[in-house]
Amino acid sequence: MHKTESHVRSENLYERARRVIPGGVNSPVRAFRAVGGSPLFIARGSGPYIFDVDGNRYIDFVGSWGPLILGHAHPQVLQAISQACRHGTTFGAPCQAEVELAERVVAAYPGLEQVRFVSSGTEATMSAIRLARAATGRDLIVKFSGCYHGHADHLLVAAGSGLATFGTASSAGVPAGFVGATRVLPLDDDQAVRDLLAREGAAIAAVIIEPVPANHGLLLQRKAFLNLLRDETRRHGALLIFDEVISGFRVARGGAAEYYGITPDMATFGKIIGGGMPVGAFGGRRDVMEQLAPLGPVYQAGTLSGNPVAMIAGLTTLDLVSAPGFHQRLGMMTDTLVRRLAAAAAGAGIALFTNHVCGMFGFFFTTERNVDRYEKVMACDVERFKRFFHGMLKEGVYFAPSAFEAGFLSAAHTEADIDATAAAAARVFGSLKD
Ligand code: KE4
Repeated sequence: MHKTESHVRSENLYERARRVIPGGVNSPVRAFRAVGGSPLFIARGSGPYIFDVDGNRYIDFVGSWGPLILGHAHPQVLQAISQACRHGTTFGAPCQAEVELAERVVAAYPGLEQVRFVSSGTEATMSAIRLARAATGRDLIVKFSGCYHGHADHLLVAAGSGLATFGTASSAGVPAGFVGATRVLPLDDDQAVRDLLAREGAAIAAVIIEPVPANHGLLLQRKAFLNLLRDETRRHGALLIFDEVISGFRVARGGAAEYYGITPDMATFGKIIGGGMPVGAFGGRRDVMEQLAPLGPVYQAGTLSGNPVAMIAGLTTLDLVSAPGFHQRLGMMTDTLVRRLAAAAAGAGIALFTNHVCGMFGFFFTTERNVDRYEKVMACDVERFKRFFHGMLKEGVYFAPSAFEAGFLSAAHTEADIDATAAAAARVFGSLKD
């Protein structure tokens, strides 16, 4: 097994980074504050591996938080990007690649008639909400505690006290007025959905959910719960938005909509559709999407939206992801990995709840038999997760540096990587018993 040795170059870079970048990172979760210690600075990735600046190799189960379903530095993706770059990187004008990528996304996703590209998942959800409010003429939006939809002000909302509550801002700098039209529901609570929709349904523009919640660990929902959202939003004239920034093209080619057989009114995408370059997208029925400028009254724009390099990276990725049997194999590999991790924990007498869906997995140190909502996640043993995280890091395995994130598998991971990970986990679980 590949043992990791010194991290002195990472530590020196972190020291420099903290002088010129807040917290030394450009996205908070990377700072290792949820697990302790200082972050690894990564020099390169290759297939299922990342290599830090000290030359240590890790089997990577973060995959840049979802985009790298093909693994790092896929040769065909790199070739397409470098080929595109030779003709220029951005034109601020339409190009063929954005039409082709839009055609792929629309063809793959149930109920989608049109899509618009942006440069991040946050832009995608922010724009989708604005469009939903305009299309319905209503202001209220509903999200779920335990779901994350990027950092637009009106979506940085935590559940208040009680069940269906008036959201309270979960970040400083967000005025109460910005979240006054956001309601927060608990996941997996049918009655709370019915009650809120009965009470305020006529004023609700949209209900947005991660159909496969993956931002507080993996919180798989019942299909019946998602169907209830579909029925209740339709009954009350609100739009159902599936935030598929993570699950899109991962859990199935048609995302969670295909996986569960439920068609939302709108969907948001990111990560995989950019093939590792900055891309987000939002889409829906034509009658909704055509309310967007330049056709309609809803303004939305972006300098690098649809740029040829990001589009060709996404195109190449989606073509490879659409190969026959791609998701079947990825699903089997995910199932094998999680079964081996669960067996290693059981063998060491460690209480571990695991769950998974094609390409994604979660594990929680708890005796709970089903972790499917925010409240149950918060009852898990985070201290034990921290020890497990660092133990696996020493063994050369890189999980998300937070107990509240999901794990990601790529098509580049092999049986040998899973064998090595399971063997390392058995050793580390054994060390947790004291
Ligand atoms: P970005 O703005 O980070 O591209 O996407 C926001 C977003 C929207 N919707 C969902 C379901 C998401 O998971 C995300 C972003 N995911 C996090 C990972 N949990 C990105 C990692 C990070 O914030 O550094």
